[in-house]
Amino acid sequence: MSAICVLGLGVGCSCGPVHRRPTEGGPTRKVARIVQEYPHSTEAFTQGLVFHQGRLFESTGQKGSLREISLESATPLWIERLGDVFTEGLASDGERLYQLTWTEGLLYTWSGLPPTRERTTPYEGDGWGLCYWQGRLVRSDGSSTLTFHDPETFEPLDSVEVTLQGQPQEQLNELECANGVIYANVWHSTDVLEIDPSTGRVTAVIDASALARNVASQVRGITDAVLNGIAVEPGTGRMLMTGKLWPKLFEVRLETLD
Ligand code: DDQ
Ligand code: CA
Repeated sequence: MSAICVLGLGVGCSCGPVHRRPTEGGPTRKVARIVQEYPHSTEAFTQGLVFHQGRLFESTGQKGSLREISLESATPLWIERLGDVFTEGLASDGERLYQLTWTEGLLYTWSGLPPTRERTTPYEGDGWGLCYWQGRLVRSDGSSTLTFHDPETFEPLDSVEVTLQGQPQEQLNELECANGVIYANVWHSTDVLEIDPSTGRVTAVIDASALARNVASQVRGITDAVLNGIAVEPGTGRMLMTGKLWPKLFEVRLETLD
């Protein structure tokens, strides 16, 4: 790098973002450390994971289902199979569960325990991840856009583009709204992004590759067995992560790197 680049003058050289010092507006680097391992069903093509009324719920894709799961056994405590519907992201507003579908354009709203399907609401576009933030449902659709919806009508109200140092971040999958941020799995990546909901800016990149390494020998050869599924327990702040078809669900602790 020439002296002129080091000075950041940007004259006569390609002083693009690669030459920027990492401390200049760059995201915080975090690592997900494994605290505890729990069983997870290898038949669960995990698309959504969320705590709801003190219980843990999972939405699975391919052949869709909504299930209540436990940390004690891989066998679900309760399951409702949804047939040939590819269900996706799952969110709770404390009272109801909301479940997306990948390309069917239908939002399922569930209420009660065990949950019963109360409404089916059509919407435009793909459904990937879903979480509930300040009275709105936040939906990812595989692009770099997060769309904020009215929970009752599912009308889109607002949207934000997710960027990392100015670069749009695509393939955002499972979401979790907690700790004032939106956590997002990036499809086929072991990075989880921490996003500021009001600006879309990625404030931290969480390296969750230790989880994928832990299960690697057990999911070898299954290309779709990727990290997906984040849930933060209200009250305790306990963070859980898993992956599609993974035999384990992990409790993790986020550690900030210097
Ligand atoms: N998505 O989660 C990224 C939205 C979709 C994942 C789809 C993975 C392909 C599975 C193929 C299943 C064929 C029924
Ligand atoms: Ca979640």
